[in-house]
Amino acid sequence: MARQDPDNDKWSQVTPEALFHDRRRVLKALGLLGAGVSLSPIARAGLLDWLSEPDSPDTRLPLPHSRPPAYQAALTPTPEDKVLGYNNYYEFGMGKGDPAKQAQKLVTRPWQLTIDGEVAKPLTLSVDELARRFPLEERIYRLRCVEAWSMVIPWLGFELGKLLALVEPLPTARYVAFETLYDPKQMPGQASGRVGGGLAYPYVEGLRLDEAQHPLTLIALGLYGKQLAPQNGAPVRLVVPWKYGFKSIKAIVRIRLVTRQPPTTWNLAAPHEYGFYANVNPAVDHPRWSQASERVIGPGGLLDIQRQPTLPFNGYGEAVAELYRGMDLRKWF
Ligand SMILES: Nc1nc2c(c(=O)[nH]1)N[C@H]1C(S)=C(S)[C@@H](COP(=O)(O)O)O[C@H]1N2
Ligand SMILES: [Mo]
Repeated sequence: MARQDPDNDKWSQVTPEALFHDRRRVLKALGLLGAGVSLSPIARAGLLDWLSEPDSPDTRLPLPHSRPPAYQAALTPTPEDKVLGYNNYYEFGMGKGDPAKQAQKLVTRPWQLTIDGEVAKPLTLSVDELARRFPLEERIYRLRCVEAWSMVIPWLGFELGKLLALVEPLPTARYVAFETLYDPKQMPGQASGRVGGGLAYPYVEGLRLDEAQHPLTLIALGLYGKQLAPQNGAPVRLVVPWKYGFKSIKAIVRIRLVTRQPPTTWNLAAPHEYGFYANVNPAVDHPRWSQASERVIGPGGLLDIQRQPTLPFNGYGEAVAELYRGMDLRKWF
């Protein structure tokens, strides 16, 4: 059975409260309890979790996906509670625990994404149409924040390059610009500089077209076998694993192909500290701290501090270094 479109069918009208009382029925309606449905161990664990915690406020649905062997890295994923509880999302406050607390009411459906600019076939489609058109893959990627901490996250997503191919970039398209939802009523950090760290909103990011088309660059709709949680950028975000985490923009409403290098939020805020490229590079320190190593966010508490060396391009150099051949990476940081 194909996936359902929560925008268009009857079961989008089921309230979250009603969902808790009848989870098995929902799974059945989605075809996830039927014969011949194969789920990864992570998705299965997520599903069991979801079935066994009727009081959990977590309404994320499991998302069917494949597990291409090339992307099942021999890395231990960061515990799910840390991925869900230790976040950067200044629209919901600057503390690491703020997004998990403040983002829960963000309305993530229906949600439209527009892809336009220097393209032959501009397109606006819902996130559920995206999920229908592009089969999801589980990809276990490292995430390295510019603040020198790191995680390993099992994303569910598809290659941004496939979406770009659909809109047919014109020869004038050289960069790709991304934009987060702008809604100060829902995103308190956009309404208050005190909450939102004084950044200019909406949050914007950008990639060179060839970076955007690289097979590692992902549009993610989920993680740990389920839909994205609001604090992780639901319903749709970017993931660029060889760049510092701030490039991986959350809650995207618009992707625009452009001719000139687009402005990016952290570069606007502090151009000498955050470059446009922001490739993970242990040899180029942040002006205020070293980037040579990183704190691993693990299962333990504050006393469980593990550090590891940071790898060039966050360990993805073999796949991406050629994108930057001949460039001085100290200058283009
Ligand atoms: N719109 C938006 N996207 C954002 C951010 C943000 O503040 N706003 N923070 C970035 C940073 S600094 C990081 S490290 C990652 C964190 O993603 P996670 O919280 O899902 O781990 O999101 C990035 N995307
Ligand atoms: Mo970050």
